[in-house]
Amino acid sequence: MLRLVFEENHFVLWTYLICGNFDLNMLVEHKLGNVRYFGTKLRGRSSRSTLKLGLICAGLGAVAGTGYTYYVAQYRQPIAIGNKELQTSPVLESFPNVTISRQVAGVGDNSGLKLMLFQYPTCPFCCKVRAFLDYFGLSYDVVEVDPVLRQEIKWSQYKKVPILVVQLEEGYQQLNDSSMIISCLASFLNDPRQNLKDVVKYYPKMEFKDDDGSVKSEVLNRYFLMFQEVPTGRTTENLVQERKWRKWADDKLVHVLSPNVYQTPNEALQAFNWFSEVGEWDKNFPVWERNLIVYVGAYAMWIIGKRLKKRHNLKENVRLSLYDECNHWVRTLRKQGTAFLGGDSPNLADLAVYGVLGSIEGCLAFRDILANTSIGPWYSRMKESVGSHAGSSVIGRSAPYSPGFILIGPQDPNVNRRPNIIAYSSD
Ligand SMILES: N[C@@H](CCC(=O)N[C@@H](CS)C(=O)NCC(=O)O)C(=O)O
Repeated sequence: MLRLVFEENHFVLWTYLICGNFDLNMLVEHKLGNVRYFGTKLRGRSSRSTLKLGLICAGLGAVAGTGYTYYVAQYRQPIAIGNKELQTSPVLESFPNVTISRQVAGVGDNSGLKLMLFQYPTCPFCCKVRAFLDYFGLSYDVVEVDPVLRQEIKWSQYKKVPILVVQLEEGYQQLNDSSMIISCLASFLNDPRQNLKDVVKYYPKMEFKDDDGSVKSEVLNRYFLMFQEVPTGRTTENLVQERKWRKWADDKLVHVLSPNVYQTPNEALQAFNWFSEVGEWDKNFPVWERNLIVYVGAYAMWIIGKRLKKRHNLKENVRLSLYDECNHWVRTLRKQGTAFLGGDSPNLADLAVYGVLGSIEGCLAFRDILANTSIGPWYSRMKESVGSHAGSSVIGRSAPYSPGFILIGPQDPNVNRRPNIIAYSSD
């Protein structure tokens, strides 16, 4: 049996392989079989009684619909109220029992941070986090998560990626949500006097019930950087602008991607094959699992893409909505007259937009953006900055990250990184 659960901008695909064998067509056949069964029954009635039945159903439907609308308008209040205590991201006692897929060696990384990123290679939120880590030249290990079975994150209560795990003396600090991860690390790297465990407390998770009663969660302050004083070279205005565009990348730009890259079954398959290439799925997963992800994933996402198109009110030709968002970004850069939104160098909004768009770099939709909008030059500048770890010099300026930290543990001779275990000292 195959169970699909659709969610905002992502999908959860649970497969239950019952009897050791499952087939998507079998499920469709079965459902179609039900429809045929009802159709046959109705055909047995006279056309008059069918009409009567139809009218009764329509009448009952109208009464029920009106009643429900009245009930919702009169009595059902939105209950989007925090109903649980704020929760801080957990500290794990031991590192989850998973295989590291690869190690990324930073450049001049003196942050002392030991980071493990659980990701899908082409998830826009994960690409955003990687753009940030790479730009600042931080070293990190990557754990590729199988997007269908997701065993690699079964240790976690939070069931989405990216998840970043940071090694501390007393355990492993788990950070959930791409924007929280970025804000938390950026705040920490900006001010060596802070310790990571304290910074994490500024980003608690709050659970609440939505209008429809379903439990949702939100990381508070996730677009906010925590400073003791406004950093040199920054103004309140540009901090506000940076927040606004980071949020735009998550709330607007991300939503035009799926309907575009999964526009047709062929385009969806092309996208998944590219995901497989980038994520080295043929190396990281057995063949059957890789094929399951590619074929079932492409098919599922093609269907979901249509739903998302409606939900996010995209234009009939979804490419036009994608171009609109890219043009919106380019117009802002032009108006400002700088190479990046951050001025001469990228800020967190540049990195967010770059990361999100980078998630579709190998897809047809991306080629179309380059051909039909003028985002190309900015994108190339970003690629160059992130690829050359241009932000590593910024981190170098704040170093050493010693107040409050002791660097312990030998340097791993196989990995080009600084001593890699950090611990907070309470002095
Ligand atoms: N707000 C989260 C969203 C993360 C998210 O939705 N990730 C998707 C992948 S793109 C996910 O893990 N979905 C659940 C799944 O695939 O099972 C963030 O910014 O990190």
